[in-house]
Amino acid sequence: MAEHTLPWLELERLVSTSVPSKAETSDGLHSARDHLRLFGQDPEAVRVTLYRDHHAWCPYCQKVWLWLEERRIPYRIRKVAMVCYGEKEAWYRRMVPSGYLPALELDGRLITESDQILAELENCFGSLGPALQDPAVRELRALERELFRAWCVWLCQPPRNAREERSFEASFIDRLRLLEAELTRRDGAFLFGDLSSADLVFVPFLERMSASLAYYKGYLLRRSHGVIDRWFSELERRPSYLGTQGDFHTHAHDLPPQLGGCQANGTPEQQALARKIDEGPWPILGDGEQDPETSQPEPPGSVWLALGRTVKHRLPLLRRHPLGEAGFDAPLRAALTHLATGERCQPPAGSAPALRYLRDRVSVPRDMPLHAARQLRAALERTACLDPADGSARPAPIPTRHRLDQDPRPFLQASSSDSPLNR
Ligand SMILES: N[C@@H](CCC(=O)N[C@@H](CS)C(=O)NCC(=O)O)C(=O)O
Repeated sequence: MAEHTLPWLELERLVSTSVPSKAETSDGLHSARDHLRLFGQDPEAVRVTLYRDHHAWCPYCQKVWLWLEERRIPYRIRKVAMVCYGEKEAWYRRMVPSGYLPALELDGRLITESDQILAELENCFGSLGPALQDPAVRELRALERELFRAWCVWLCQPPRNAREERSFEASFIDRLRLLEAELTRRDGAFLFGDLSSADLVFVPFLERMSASLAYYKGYLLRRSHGVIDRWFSELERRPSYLGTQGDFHTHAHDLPPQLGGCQANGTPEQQALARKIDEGPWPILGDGEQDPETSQPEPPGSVWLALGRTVKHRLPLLRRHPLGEAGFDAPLRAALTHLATGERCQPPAGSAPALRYLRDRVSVPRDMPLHAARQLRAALERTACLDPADGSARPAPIPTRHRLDQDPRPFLQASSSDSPLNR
């Protein structure tokens, strides 16, 4: 057990001496905090501005974001709130009255609708593999929409009985098998040999399917569908994807307000998996079992990345916390002392719910990558368990109808240049 909770100055010193060089920017690896991507080109050469959501929760934005990264097109990023977590910026409403995201400016011309955006980007810069209008790609895009609809039904529609639940599941799996058959027939990890727009069309929702079906149905998509697992694993070798990749916890809790609710099937497997996704330990399956969230081992420096980002943004984090700056300062330092030193550090009595409140709000990739987030959540959870009053006390459940607890404005106001949501 650590004798003292480290003060902020010492935590800062540890970060400055221990964070591997450029861990925050990962030597040019892009992140959800970027505002400008140049790919070695002159800022004057930027022709594109992408409008996407602050939290990187919007799947349609992810598709365009990935395309720009893969094609290495220089672009600026402007962030906008989604209605489920904040008030839409007035300047954006004036530009796009529906408020829908994504939007893109190309040579000063505004384009909305992600498919239209990709079509215009292809016209201007050339396609990524076969064009979106290629008949084979059009068929795959239609399959993606069918898969999406079958997933929405299984995930969101309350079944009238167990038989209906099984038929929702079967209908989803039939569509997924069609995608597997396409991947198998083409004999590559990706649909057309190398990664192409056709694959990117599937990325955002397959990622969300894998996360949400584990959490709400106890269904491990990658374990049950080896061909899709191989496709994900290939994607996870690409920095372009890793910078946009969310994790199970983030999606399990960002989807309900976007989809109007998700239906847990309540089986013992589902309940056990949901609990592990929320509380760890991570990876959520035991030794010898394949990690269902990622094929990537933890990169070096994840602990320091997690510590660095939390220390750097501590002021808005503390002010934003329900316990406030004075109340949450000591519990947070206890968790960070544990993260930095590996030694357990007892928090003040009664702080377990507050520590778990923050554990539940680490968002990937918004705040940090998947493995760093696991380290931070684990440190918060282990420290909560040491609460001398009640180590099992939990905060109120994460809201499901909205996520106004994630309103970005307090962060943006805290200091526009020092906002964790803005980098
Ligand atoms: N068909 C549109 C769908 C875009 C869409 O549904 N965007 C959602 C976010 S995922 C949105 O902006 N909703 C309004 C909001 O959440 O503020 C597209 O492909 O771009």
